[in-house]
Amino acid sequence: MKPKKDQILSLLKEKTIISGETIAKELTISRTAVWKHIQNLKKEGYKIQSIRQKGYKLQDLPEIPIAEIKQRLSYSSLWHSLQYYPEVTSTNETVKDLAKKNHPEGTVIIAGVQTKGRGRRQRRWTSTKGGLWFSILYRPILPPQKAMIVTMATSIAITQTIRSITGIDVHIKWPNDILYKGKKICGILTELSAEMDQITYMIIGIGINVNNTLPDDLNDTATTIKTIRSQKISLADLLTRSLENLDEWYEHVKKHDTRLIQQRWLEYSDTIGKHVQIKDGGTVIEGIAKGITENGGLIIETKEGMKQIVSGDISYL
Ligand code: BT5
Repeated sequence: MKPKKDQILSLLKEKTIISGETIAKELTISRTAVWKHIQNLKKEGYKIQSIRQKGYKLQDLPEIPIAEIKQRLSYSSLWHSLQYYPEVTSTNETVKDLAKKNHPEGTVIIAGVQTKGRGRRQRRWTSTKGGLWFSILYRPILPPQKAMIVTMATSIAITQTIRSITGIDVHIKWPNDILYKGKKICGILTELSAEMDQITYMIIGIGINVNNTLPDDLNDTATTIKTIRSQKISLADLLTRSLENLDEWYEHVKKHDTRLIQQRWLEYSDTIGKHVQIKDGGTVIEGIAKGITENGGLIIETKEGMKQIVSGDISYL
């Protein structure tokens, strides 16, 4: 049996105008309950007009129809809670609030626009309409030093998604960018809360430039799928496939298939073999990127020998 909200949506789609009374009768619920469901549908981005004496009229669908995506993912035991908001400050912030209130893993927040989208180290992430901005709550049974494996699995899943849906040959730049011909198409932000030996929760925020327009100052370093393909791409398809692939790769994390994750990451990597410079706080390390450790650290051959880098900002020389 479909939830009442989804049943109301089906009725709205069938009829040009339908009264609150008719909906209430058909679903055997009160008119107040109908009104509440309608308000929730509006929050999800459905444009529903209330016409006096007549009823409700569905005027427009959201770009990301959550109810339909949930149905497409109904086989998955991970994605039990997907919520879409037309506008939030940052989806990572919304998920953090839910994490603190003990929401379970597999909670996903998607936004049409972010007013304070964040990158790493409090950098700004431009998140205007047309992009895919979403964050996921995970509670992996892992020590904090192994958190990077979840980020690696995420990069793999998103690389596969972009490749399969758009045909664009993207690669992963360590630690967390997805690039096409050197330009950033997607950024991933991992945030963590942990005890000494166990992660309490992890929030992974994913921002994909799809049909959005970038500000001029990002044109040299970033691009969008629409720019490359010269056509609009369905955000709903991209999100659904992302969640399918993320589910599959999170299974590998849970089964500790570290080797497989490492191998696939290397296969998709844009960084290995390159002459790189990594800045982390005051330290600067230069050398040739040679590989990745089980914990996601970059292995660099420097003049002083092999080094492992766990975090920092990388540039290619
Ligand atoms: C990242 O940071 O690449 C992580 C971006 C994560 C964004 C997602 S969207 C959903 C979730 N909610 C959030 O608030 N964040 C996550 P970093 O490596 O620090 O890169 C940031 C830098 O990328 C900025 O300083 C800009 O130079 C550049 N930038 C900003 N917006 C961009 C965009 N839309 N596309 C490409 N580059 C961008």
